[in-house]
Amino acid sequence: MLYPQENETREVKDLSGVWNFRVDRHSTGRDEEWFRQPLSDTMPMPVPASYNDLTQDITIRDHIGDVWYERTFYVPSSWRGKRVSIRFSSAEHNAVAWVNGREVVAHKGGHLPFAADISDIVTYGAENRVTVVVNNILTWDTLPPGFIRTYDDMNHPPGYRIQEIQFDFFNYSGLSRPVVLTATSPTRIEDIAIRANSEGCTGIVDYAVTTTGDSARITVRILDELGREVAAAAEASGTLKIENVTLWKPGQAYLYTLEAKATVSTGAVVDIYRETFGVRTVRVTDTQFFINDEPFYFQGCCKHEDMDLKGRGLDHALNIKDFNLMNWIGANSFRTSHYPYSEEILQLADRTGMVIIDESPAVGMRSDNPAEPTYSEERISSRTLAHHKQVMRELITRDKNHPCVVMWSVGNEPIVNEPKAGDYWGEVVAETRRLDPTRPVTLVIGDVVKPAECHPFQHVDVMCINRYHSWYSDPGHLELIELQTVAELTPWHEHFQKPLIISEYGADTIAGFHADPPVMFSEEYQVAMLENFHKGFDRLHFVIGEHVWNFADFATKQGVSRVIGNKKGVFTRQRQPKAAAHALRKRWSEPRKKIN
Ligand code: GCB
Repeated sequence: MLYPQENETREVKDLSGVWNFRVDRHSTGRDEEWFRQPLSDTMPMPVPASYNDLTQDITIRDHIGDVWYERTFYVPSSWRGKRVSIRFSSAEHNAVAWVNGREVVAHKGGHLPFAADISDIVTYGAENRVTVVVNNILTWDTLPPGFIRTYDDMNHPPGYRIQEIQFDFFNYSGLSRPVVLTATSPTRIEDIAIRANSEGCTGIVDYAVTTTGDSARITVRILDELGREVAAAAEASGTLKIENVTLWKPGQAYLYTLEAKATVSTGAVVDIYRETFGVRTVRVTDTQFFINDEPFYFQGCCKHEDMDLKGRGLDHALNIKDFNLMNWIGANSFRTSHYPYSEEILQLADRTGMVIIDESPAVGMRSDNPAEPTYSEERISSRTLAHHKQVMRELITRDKNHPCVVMWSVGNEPIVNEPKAGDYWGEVVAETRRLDPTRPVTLVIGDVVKPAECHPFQHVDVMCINRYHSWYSDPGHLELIELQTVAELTPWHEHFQKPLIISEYGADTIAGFHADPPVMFSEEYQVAMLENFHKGFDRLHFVIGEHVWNFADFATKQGVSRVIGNKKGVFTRQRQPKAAAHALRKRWSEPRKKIN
């Protein structure tokens, strides 16, 4: 799905701002058809933002179920005859939208965009109303999965229920990314797919422009960063060559623009779309990851979209600060743990040369009862699989043209040793490859099992493994990390003959807590832990990357091991460095040394 773009043929109206908001405390809104009239009893609520942390009402923060958003907007008279759409960049997790009381779109799953044609529903030159119900309930059929636990005992009031989640971040909800109106010609460019790589000094650009509406003639041009035309064609799809191509490289981004024009029989240009892309190749061997035929070592931190007050709400200032901090620390990459991040973040990565592992929201795929299997019709079922494939389709449709995305991650830390795990993940990986044969695929695992028991890894190109030596295992024993890293990881490579990224390692650290010799939760402990892991990584030739958990402290559900959130950040939630950030900056600014 193309990003909303404003140009000489396209208009965008941003509906960001303060909307009317109502919590549906008794789940009556849908039956009472609240979308028919303006909502009553509302409170103001910003969009984009998660709503959870913005009131003083704990029952709003922890609400399970529907919330309603509404606002009015004008559609200019000049838009009559155009194709008018409303586009939601994300609604967590399920949503239905009505315009002027008529349902226009329903979408399952957060973090990915959806849109509806509302040309025949809006009133032009007048006020219109959009109403959206957003539901945050997670079930075994959603991604991420979850389930509702209801209690029937003396210790809980009648009907008491909680949302169980098996992932370690707060279940923020709402309209966390922009909502926009777009106006295009009824005959328009619907999608552009670009696959660009290089042969010698020549860029080879396979492209396909799809249109909707009356037939249109498509012409394309490729422009370099100075706006000079470097290739052109008069077909909707084909292959273009860029002589003396400038490659997109990690830390050295170079973006070309593919400009597509749709012309109708009268000779009028009715639509133009300019899609940026980079020329780069990606390749994996049994021990290495190559970008443009140069070995690439992933160094960086996993992240979250997370901040005080806004939760997961899109925040350009925060994103710029984060990219500047990642640059300062020497990070060249990150994983979008544990869900697709905003399109605006990927645009920043394209532009700055940050390398991305793009992850689906499949996190917490594990049975809640060790005696019962995860992969069964009661839990992770054929319904979950069908939805997972749909999510991969939406993710790849959205992100396929971003040069920053070098690998798809189909999920994080599922149960891997049940025999059916091989079938489930095999199908997800196969679908991912079918949709995009140009990028490698990975799955991130966390369980400590023997390699032969990890059924999904036969299907992936790169093994991503999360390890918490001296934290969740052998707490306090920093001296074991190097030995355990080398002893445990070596058999994984021997068994699968694939390269490996340590996709998480870290320690909760309270900024300002000090202890020397190091004690868990002190800044010194976090530094010492990372350094001991690094000694292990540097001895392993098949380790192609290290992503620290986590870039910054972040909000989680409440639990006895979380002190107002997860504190494994190397930056605080307010983005101030802990000692570990300085230590990483030192390591990542020096040339990497492998011992063997
Ligand atoms: C993990 C998870 C991550 C958690 C982290 C932790 O393995 O992938 O979501 O936040 O561990 O801190 O426990």
